[in-house]
Amino acid sequence: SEMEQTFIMIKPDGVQRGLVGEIISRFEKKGFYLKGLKLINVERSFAEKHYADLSAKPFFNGLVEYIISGPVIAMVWQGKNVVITGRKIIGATNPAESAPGTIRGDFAIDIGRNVIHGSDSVESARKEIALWFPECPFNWQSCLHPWIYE
Ligand code: YYY
Ligand code: MG
Repeated sequence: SEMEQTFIMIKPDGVQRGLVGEIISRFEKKGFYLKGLKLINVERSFAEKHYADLSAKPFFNGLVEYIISGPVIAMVWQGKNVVITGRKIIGATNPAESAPGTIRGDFAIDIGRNVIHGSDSVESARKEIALWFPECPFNWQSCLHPWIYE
């Protein structure tokens, strides 16, 4: 729907490598609306909660270490089909398979340093936004709306 929201996180490597502006710009230029944003250091228990579905995976501990290794940028983006389209903008999980033109395809090499996270469904977006933005995202309206939507 037009009010669909997704949770996007720039991982510590993306912040360290100075990719924050570039990544935000790609979502902005597409026409999505930024509804929440913060730079935070996440605690281990919080990272484990975010990735709880992957806790049985062999890469889980390394993934948690990576996510807590420096500040991340947590964001909420809104727009029609933003969950699926956000995943397309991000690219495949393994940067070796991400198409050029996607964020991971353009800026990453190893799967364990793939720069960015995006919710994989409307349902997980709802859970992740509730986890990362308990204060609730902002609800401003862009005056560009009729120039982006027919
Ligand atoms: O949603 P996405 O980030 O594309 O992939 P997930 O399957 O949810 O895995 C989360 C995260 O875990 C992935 O971005 C990198 C890491 N990971 C890994 O290090 N090794 C794997 N074989 C699979 C995933
Ligand atoms: Mg995922």
